Amino acid sequence: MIFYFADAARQKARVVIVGMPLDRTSSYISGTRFGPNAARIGADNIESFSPYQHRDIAEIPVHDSGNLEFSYEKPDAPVKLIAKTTRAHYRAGKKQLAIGGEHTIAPAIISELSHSIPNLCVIQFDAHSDLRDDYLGEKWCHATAMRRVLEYIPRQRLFQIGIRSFSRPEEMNITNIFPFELLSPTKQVMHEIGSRPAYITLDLDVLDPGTLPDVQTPQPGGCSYQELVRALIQLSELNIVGCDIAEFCPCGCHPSPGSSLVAELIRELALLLDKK
Ligand SMILES: [Mn+2]
Repeated sequence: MIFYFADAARQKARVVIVGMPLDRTSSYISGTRFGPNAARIGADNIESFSPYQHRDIAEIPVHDSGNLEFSYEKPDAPVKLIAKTTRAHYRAGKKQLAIGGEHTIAPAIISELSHSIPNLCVIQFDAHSDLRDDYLGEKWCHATAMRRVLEYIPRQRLFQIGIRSFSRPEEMNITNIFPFELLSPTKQVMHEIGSRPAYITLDLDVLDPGTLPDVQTPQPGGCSYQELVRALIQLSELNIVGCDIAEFCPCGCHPSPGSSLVAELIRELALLLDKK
């Protein structure tokens, strides 16, 4: 199963989509392992033309390479496979759009990119700060994702937008945090990053649960779909080196209404990646 608009040959593609259905440490609603394929089904209900970016994704070479197959026998095996996959795409000159799966995919990708890309900046859209050092005995899990990222890039280069759930000890580790709002913080972050390379990690629970209930850890008080898309497009002038979209948990019904929402966001992100 692939996205219908992502059937270019790998050699020709500038953007490569890869499903990373990691679902090992989900602590509330399990099921992010179904996220990538549910989004592919949901794509059948969307146009390839983006009314937001006025471009047609079917006219640019995008390759969908399917899903990674994870072994859970060793806890660090998924992280190693994600890093290896990311390295291969980067060395081949491809921009990777990863679809989770739990948010743990983000530090696995960013840690790898940080080795090759100097001054890498990270923009996180999320309800949660994900800054715990460990959670339920796990160092690499959805609740520690950005804490692991901070082991590879300095705090000044992590920009956290839409955050509305964090515990007091975590607050002490936060510098660039922008709670609740998306549009004006995104504009500010864009100016602060300037010409430096940027990676976007999009945890779908930044959206209000009324808009997208199908996430692993829904949080009230999130943004609207329009606000999220507008915030993403504001970043189009940046040098975006890759992105991921994580935590889609399509377990309510099949096909989930959220599947088409997520598929549209994947279309918008692929178009953003193709701009540079
Ligand atoms: Mn989150």
